[in-house]
This record gives sequence, C-alpha cells and structure tokens, in this order.
Amino acid sequence: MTKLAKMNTPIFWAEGHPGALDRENWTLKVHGSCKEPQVFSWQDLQEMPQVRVEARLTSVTRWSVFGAWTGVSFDEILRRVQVSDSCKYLRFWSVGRIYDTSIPRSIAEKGHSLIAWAFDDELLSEDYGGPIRALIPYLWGYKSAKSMIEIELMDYYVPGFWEMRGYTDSGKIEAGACRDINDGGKIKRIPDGEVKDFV
Ligand SMILES: Nc1nc2c(c(=O)[nH]1)N[C@H]1C(S)=C(S)[C@@H](COP(=O)(O)O)O[C@H]1N2
Ligand SMILES: [Mo]
Repeated sequence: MTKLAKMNTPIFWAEGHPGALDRENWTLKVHGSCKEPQVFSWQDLQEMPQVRVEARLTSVTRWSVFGAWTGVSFDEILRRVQVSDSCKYLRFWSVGRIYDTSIPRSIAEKGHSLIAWAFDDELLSEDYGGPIRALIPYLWGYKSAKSMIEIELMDYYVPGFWEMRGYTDSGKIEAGACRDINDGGKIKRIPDGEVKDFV
C-alpha cells in the first residue's frame, strides 16, 4: 500500500474510476496556443529536469494532505511547445475526456505547480491520479486534474467539470475547518490562499 492509501487519503473520481492505466505507454498531448504542439510520452517526461516540491493538496470538501511531489514543471512544458503570448489559461483533461478544469497560466508558472507522478517518492497509482496528474497547491483540489492526458493552451477561460456544477472558477482556497490527512483526519483550521500549514 502506498503512503497516500495508508493515510486514507480520499479518492475522488467524479466521472467514475478509470480502472487500470498503462503507465509505460502514457502520453500527454499539449496543444492550442503554441508554435510547436507536442505529444510527450511517459519516457519523454522522465527524461526532463525533475522537480520535487513539498506541498499540499487541499480539497474544497475540507481535507488537506501534505507531502513531497515529484514531476516536471509547467514552465518546462510551455517552453518546449513554444507557448504563445496570447495563452492565458491551461485547460487540463483527464483520461476519458469527461473531467476538465482550467487554471490561469500565471498560477501554472508558480514554483509549486507541477505535473506530478510521485508522492513521497512512490509512483502515483490510478486511485490518486497516476500515471501523471496536475498538482496545483495554490487552489482547491478540483483544479488538480488526475490521470491527465491533455493540456489545451487557451486564450480565454472556460468553466470545467466542477466549475459548471457550482464550484468557483478561481478555485481560491478559503479559510475554515479542514481535516489534516497526515494527522489521522483531525479537524484543524486553514488560512485563505495556498495552505502551507494549519493555523
Ligand atoms: N479526473 C478527475 N480529477 C480530479 C477529480 C475527479 O473527480 N476526477 N477530483 C478533484 C478533486 S475535487 C480533488 S480534491 C482531488 C483529489 O485527489 P485524490 O483523489 O488523489 O485524493 O482530485 C481532483 N482531480
Ligand atoms: Mo476536492
């Protein structure tokens, strides 16, 4: 069992669990507002400069999990596809292409946002969005699309799966009670904005 599973981290698949996914043959298509659209293979991603960030995934349903996430930065991907100046949002698509969500490019370019494939040095299972997922610790967890297959570079915003069902477009984290998954689900309080720690 992985650490995420051992801690009983909730597993959210609003569109239905995708089942077993093929890590070695995974691809990520990046297209839209850029000069060089590309399809990155699992191998391509592994060969890019890796980043490891200590960050929290915090759900609007009020739980937060902290750990070291490993992957590649959006900066690296955007550079390789030669993103256009007009690109203002990144639209993430999960496997099955039912679940999508968009974030401002400026947040993707912040240091703790990444395309992650490991948590605490263990590869992400399908339950937790493997082979690769977005990890956007600055915003509510619904912006961190799991099992990502595509990034659409957008000049304008479109609401995604949860945003069309009432969650905010900004995904801005709001202060309040929140379960600490690393501490057995104990109820604590989080501040507004990126959750670095409980208050
Ligand atoms: N494809 C997909 N990605 C998703 C979701 C989902 O239902 N489907 N739920 C989101 C929400 S609301 C949260 S809080 C996190 C939860 O991540 P976890 O299931 O790995 O704990 O994934 C996000 N990414
Ligand atoms: Mo969530």
